[in-house]
Order: sequence, then C-alpha cells, then structure tokens
Amino acid sequence: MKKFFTILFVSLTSMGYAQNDQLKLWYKQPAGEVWTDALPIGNGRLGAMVYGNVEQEIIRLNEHTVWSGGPNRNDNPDALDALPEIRKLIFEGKQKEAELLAAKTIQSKKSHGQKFQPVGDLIIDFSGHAEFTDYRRELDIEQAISRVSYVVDGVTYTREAIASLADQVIAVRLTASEPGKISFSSSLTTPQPNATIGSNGDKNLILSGTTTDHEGVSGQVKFTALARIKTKGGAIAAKDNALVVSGADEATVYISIATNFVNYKDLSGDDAARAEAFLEKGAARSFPDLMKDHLAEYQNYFNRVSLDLGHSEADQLPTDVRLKNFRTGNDPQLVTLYYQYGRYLLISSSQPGGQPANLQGIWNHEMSPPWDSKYTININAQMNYWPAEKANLAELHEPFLNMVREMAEAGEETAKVMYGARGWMAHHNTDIWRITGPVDAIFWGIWSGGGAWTSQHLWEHFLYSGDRDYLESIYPILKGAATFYVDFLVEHPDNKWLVVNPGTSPENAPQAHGGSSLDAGTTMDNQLVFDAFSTVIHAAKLLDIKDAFTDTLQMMRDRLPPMHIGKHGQIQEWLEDIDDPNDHHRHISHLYGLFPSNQISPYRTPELAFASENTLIQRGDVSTGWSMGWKVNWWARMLDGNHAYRLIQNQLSPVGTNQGGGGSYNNLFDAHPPFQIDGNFGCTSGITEMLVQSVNGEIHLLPALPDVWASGSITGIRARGGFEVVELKWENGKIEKLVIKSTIGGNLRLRLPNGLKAANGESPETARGENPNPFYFIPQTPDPRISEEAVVKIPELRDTVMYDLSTSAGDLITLLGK
Ligand code: FUC
Repeated sequence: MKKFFTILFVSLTSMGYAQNDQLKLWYKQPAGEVWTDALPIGNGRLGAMVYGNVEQEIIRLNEHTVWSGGPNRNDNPDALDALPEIRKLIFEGKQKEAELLAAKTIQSKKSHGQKFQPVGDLIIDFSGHAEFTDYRRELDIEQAISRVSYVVDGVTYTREAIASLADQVIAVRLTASEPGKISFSSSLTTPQPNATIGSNGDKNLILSGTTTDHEGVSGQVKFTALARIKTKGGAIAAKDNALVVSGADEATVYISIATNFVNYKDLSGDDAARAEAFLEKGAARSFPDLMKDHLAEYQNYFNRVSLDLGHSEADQLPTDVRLKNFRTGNDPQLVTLYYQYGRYLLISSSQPGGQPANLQGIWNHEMSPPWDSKYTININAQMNYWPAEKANLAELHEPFLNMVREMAEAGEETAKVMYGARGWMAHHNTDIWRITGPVDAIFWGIWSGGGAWTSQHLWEHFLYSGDRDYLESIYPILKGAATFYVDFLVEHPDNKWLVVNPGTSPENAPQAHGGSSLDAGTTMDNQLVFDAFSTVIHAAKLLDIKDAFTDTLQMMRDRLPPMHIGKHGQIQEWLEDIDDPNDHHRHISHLYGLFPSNQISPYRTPELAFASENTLIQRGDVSTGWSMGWKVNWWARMLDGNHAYRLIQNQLSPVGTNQGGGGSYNNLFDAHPPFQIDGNFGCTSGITEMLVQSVNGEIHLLPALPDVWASGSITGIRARGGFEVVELKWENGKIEKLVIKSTIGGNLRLRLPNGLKAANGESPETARGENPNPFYFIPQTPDPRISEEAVVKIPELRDTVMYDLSTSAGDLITLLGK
C-alpha cells in the first residue's frame, strides 16, 4: 500500500498539477440548517454565508459596521484610588484579596463590549425543486465565487454568488440549461427586532432598522439593505414583500447594505442614501462585468502566493470527506487548500478602510454571538493578522493597524483616569467603539498589555516594508504605548525589578495563588514591556531621534525581570516557581517571547528554548482551535516540523473528534469550538513559519519542514527587511531553487539546510558576525534565572549553511542546488 502511494504521489506531481485547479471546497449535499456547513463569501465590508439549499436558498448577510450600541467609553475611574492598596496586597502575596478589590474598583461598571450583529437573510424560494439529482456546491477560492448546481426534470440549474470587491454589492446569478426555467420568489428576513421590511413596487426589497441596546448603551447604528433583481426574459412582480420572478432565462439578485457609521465616534452617515448609491452602481452592471472586476481585484491579492506540498488520490474527494480522513490518510493538498483558505478569508473579511476581521471575521448570524464576536486583544485579534505580512497581504493589515491608531486615541484617557499614567493602554478586549476599559471577569479584564502587544503590529508592518515615512507616522503611537509603562511600572519590594502590578498572565489562575490570576511581574507582562521599550529604542535610532526618553527606556528595560526557568524545566509563567506541569490551559502567554516575539530562539537563547519546549510538552497539544494554531507557530520556531505538523493534523480534524479540543467544521472554519476564525489565520501563519522565517537576524528557509512535506514549493512569501521569497523549491528536504527579491537593498543573510550556488557556479559568501542589516537587529534577551532543581539540556541543532549577500533595491537573487 505504501508503495502504491509513493508511485501515485510521484505520478501526480510529475503531471505538473496546476495547484490552483485544486483550490475549491466542495460538497455533495446542501448545508441544510447548519451554518458552519454554509460557505463564506465577503469583500471586507459585506459578508455572506451561502447555504446552497435547493428549494429554499439562504444567504445570511453581514455588514462590518452593524454593531449594537454606539459611541461610548467604559473606564472605571475608581481604579486610581484603589491602585496603591491593590498593589500592596499583591506584593504581600494576597492575590485573592487584591482580586476582590480590583473587581469592585477596576472592572468596568459600564459596557463590557458591544455585539457584532447580523443584518438578515436573503431567501430564494424555488418551489417545485424538492426532488433533485447531480447536486454539487463549491467555494472556489481561486476566483472568490460560490457555485451551486443540481438537476430537476432534466434541467441543470446553477447559482453563483460573489461579494464584489470592486463594486460593493453581493450578486447572485441564477441560470438554467434551458430557457424560461428560472422562476422563484425572493425575500429578506431579519432577526433584528428594530427593523422593518418592505419594498418599493417591483424595484427593490428594503430592509432597514437600528441595532439593539446593550449593557446600557443605546443601539444607534442605522442600516439599510436593498435587494434588486434583473432578469433576461420572464417577468418580475412584487407580492407581499417578496419579488417574484417567473419564466426568466436568467436572473441576477443584487444586494446592497450600508449603515450610518462614519467612524468610532461619528454615526452621521446616511445609510439609505449609501445603500442606494452602491445598488445603483452595482446593479447597472451585468454579472459577468461584476465578476471580471471582482476577479481582477481578488486575484491581485490571492495570486501573490502559491503553495505545492504534493498531491494524492484524496484530492478528488469532497472537502468534508477529506477532513474526516485527514489525520489518518495521505492528503498533503488539503493543507495547501487550508493555507490558501486562510488567505481567502483574510481578503474576504479585511479590506483597507474597513473594520478589522473580528472573532468571526465578518460572518455571524446570531444577535448575541459568542464573546459578542468582538476583538479579544490578549491573543485572538492579533492572531487574525499574523499571516498578513508574511503571506503577502500587507495592505489587508490596514484595518487592524487603523484600529490600533484609534485605540491609541481612546486609550490615552483610560491610562490617565484609571492609572494616572501618560501614554495609552488597552485592556484585553475592544469593539467597534474602541473601548479600552477592563471587561468580563476581573482576572481576564485586568490585563493591561493591549497597547503593548497591538502596537507591535505597527512596527512589524514597518519591518516588512522599510517605509521610513510610515515609521515616522507610527512613532508617536509606539512611544505612547511605551510611555504608559514608564509611568505604570513599579519597583518590586524584594528584588527591585520594575514590574507591572497589577498584572496577570492572560486567563490563567494558578491554584498556588488561591485561584487568582493577579500578580506582579508575570512573564508575559515582562516580555511585552521589553518589546514595547525595545521597539521605541530601535525606531528612535532609525529616525535619528536622540532624547532623554529613549535613555529612560534603556535604563528601565535593564531593570525588567529576566525570564525564569523553573523546577520542572519550564519557562515560568509567574515570578514565583508555581507552575503546575499538569496544567493544560489553552493560553501559554509566557511563550509570547518565542512567538510572535523573538526573545527566545533555539540559536540565540538555547536554555530558554529548551524550557519553552518543556512548557509546550507540559501544556499538551490538543486544545481550543486558536491555541492549536498558536502551537503550530511555536513548534515552527522550535524548528520541529514534525511536531508542528501534528498540530495541523489536530486542527484539521472534524470538530468533536479531538478529545475535547477544537478542530474544524465542514466548511473548514476553525472550531474553538464554537467557530472562531483566529485558528484559521493562526495555522496559515504557522504553515508559513514552517517554510520561511525571518527572525533571529536572518532569513531561514525550511526551518521546520516535516517529513511528510519532503518535496514542494512556495512562491511569494515576504520576509522582514523588504525581501520577498519569490520562489522556493525543495526536493527531499534540500533546496533546489531559491529566488529572492530585494525591494529596499541591504544585507541578505540566509540560513539554509544545504549549500547553494549562483548561476555562475560560485557559492555566496559565508555569513560572519552580526547581520549589519538594521531590520534584523535583535535586542539581547537578558540571561535567564535557572532554578537549582531544573535540569537543562541544550538540544542539538541540525547543521545549516549561512550566507551573506549584499543587495541593492530591485535585485533578484537566484541560487540553485549544488
Ligand atoms: C479568550 C480565550 C477564549 C476565547 C475568547 C474569545 O478569552 O481565552 O478561549 O477564544 O478569547
């Protein structure tokens, strides 16, 4: 059997499969009632889930600004007076008492975040289509279109749906293999209680309303959705708030949605006029015309990256069957599909000028979705954007970066009124109104690292592009995030380190602290402050800023606690060595330093890397969807491709089959469970990190290649310092061809599994010393404190080859296997 697969693998690969033929999710049955079986389309502003039900098609609609409530703040000013007492209690080891006081004085007494809400459904009734054959539905992620087809009485019916990126409407085309066969009734419904549905004659269906109140904030988002139908042949008539089409050759339903939202402080837009304008423009165009521009805009993003990890017979099976078989079968192309689906989902849910992808991207059908479908910024929202830069979708990072700018505005008052600090900060959650106060239970809400972490995304966006003007524009925000800590850090009475107090390690609450999460100087807080300070120090240097502020940051950074390796050989989560090696908590926040940050590395900090590995093993593999997505990235940074792959296997398991952990739904949405899109994006980032990393002062190719991906290729991956891995092709774990573009010049340092040569046969120069490229400068991680009980073994690393190539902007470097 094994031999058969090997032969098949070779033959399919050597047939030169155009990988993009394979980029479809497809099924032999409709979604029925199951939302996570329906297929998502979106253009960043509009989202829709297409069920593909035959007799009654459901298209569930979203618009990115339809949120409950309105502009509001949720700071708790009582915090300032209580702060000294809370700090004292924590330093005295009375965490539980501190928590009770903080719950009263720090936790928000106002909104705990508003809800992202659905608009409603477009229903298309095809009475008489109950009996059908030859059913197929698919989501073509190469073309960003959903298709449904089936046969009734010998006639083939097809439906195609797009959320046009270029024209801002959703369009659904209905066709048949014989003329005059398109007859249906279409209507709009909504779960929104403050909405009305009507029509203006046979022109438009109209759904309009205002979102709901929530937690004392009145619903103020006004929305209008319009649907219009154009046919070839046949007739359209209005009947009881439905548009009825009879005997047409073909019909296209155009849906337009808009709200009064201008920005997080301003709701003065005219939703009806906006919706009408989008509809007039969109419905003036034929479906093929809309498709042409939609495709051009979509593929401008999508086609930048291609991935080939091999093929097998499983390629031919429906997606839900492949998901069931993945863990035990041989289906490398499903990983490619899942990877590209992550990129598809980002293109579809996050477009410049719009709202960032929330916990569910832009797809939600519930009035009260899990966690309000907002932005959890102690991990989840950031994870959504991990693939953006490296998977060559940098423009799509913009909605998140803009949210950070807005949080920096809003969070200045939070820093001042709650903590008497300058700069800006945010707690663990935000929403469309950019709340920055503490929400939910205090031991989640008190976390103060929202500014420190999210601002690193602005910096990363710069590191990839090297745009100095952009760096100038973000410098005040980076500085503001650091300034908060200049004022907020306090001296630890025992060891004199500067620590965050009250702090926490997101959502964990050790028994050793009486089940309280509050503490001072937790590892993640220390790592975040280290990054917030280091980033400003580095940015100031690049901008030729020399001032007392950066000196202060240098001095204060030297007084942060170093990382600790505890008695179980683990990275300590807390300053005290109290970790339970049987704790399988989904958050492993103290490995922020390993990924996404670069404070821990098997090359530079082997002891800390060893301890990180122990921590990962102690916490276990299976967990919630996003946690497993993070673990793919961690194992990639640990250079262990086989372990990273094991996590991909866990993630690509049907929800419910993973020993209580997450997995995937039939539409390959990530399952926490419930659905949370972060796991999709986290895994897409992780797969990239297995193949290309640009940390540790170098670009490392194939750093964590699992045995099952012995041969393959990837194109279009971006690396820090303005480099692009235009092509990377490998056979049996060895690089055969590497093409790298330098967009801004500078030293290109490569770390490779095997030696390469230039076209003229010469080997590049062997790398020496520190990488002089400023985009690859790394602040030195302080030496760890190691418990006397810990047994630290430094793992051996595979041999690699390192080169330095000096590049100028525009250079294309090609290296080949020797
Ligand atoms: C954090 C996580 C949960 C969930 C929520 C949206 O609070 O701990 O698992 O993902 O965000």
